[in-house]
Amino acid sequence: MPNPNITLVQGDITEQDVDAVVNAANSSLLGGGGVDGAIHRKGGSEILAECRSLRASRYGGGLPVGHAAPTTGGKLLARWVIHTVGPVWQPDEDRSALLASCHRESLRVARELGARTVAFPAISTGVFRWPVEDAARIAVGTLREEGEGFEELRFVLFDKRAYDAFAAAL
Ligand code: AR6
Repeated sequence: MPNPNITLVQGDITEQDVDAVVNAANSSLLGGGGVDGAIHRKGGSEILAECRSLRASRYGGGLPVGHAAPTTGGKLLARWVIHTVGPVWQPDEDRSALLASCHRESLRVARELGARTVAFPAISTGVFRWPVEDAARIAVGTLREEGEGFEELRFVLFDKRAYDAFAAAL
């Protein structure tokens, strides 16, 4: 059983000194609120320019839910941003596999880039309304199963409620 080094901090994902930060984006890759807005604001226009190139080359129809794709980190401390699109919470449909896929695909991209340290936000738990305790279980479980070989995988939780949920899952 792999035993990756998973850590938790309460804080702002745009301030993390890691190789790559994961962005809770949307399919358009053109920005939004929450983590996405904060990353583009602080990282600068180079990130959006590379997102536009991704759309022009590989993802004309948008980045599908559960997939992940990298750009520069721009002015962030992180060298790369890995954009992934979480599923919108649906009470009458189990979309857990898609939320797990966001984490698995982000790890795959991080390995391709050569990132050793990666920071994740609580994907889908804001605008996309996924209950944070359930999202924490899926996120922690997927990193545990798939996160072998990294120096550090860090969850960055904005508020205490999310921090407590991830601490419980861990
Ligand atoms: N650092 C860490 N966590 C944060 C930060 C931050 N700076 N800001 C918010 N959070 P969300 P989603 C927390 O909405 O649910 C965007 O418009 C927040 O409290 O960023 O996947 C995109 O463009 C919450 O717990 O992502 C998409 O359209 C968590 O990060 C849509 O939102 C995720 O909230 C994606 O929605």
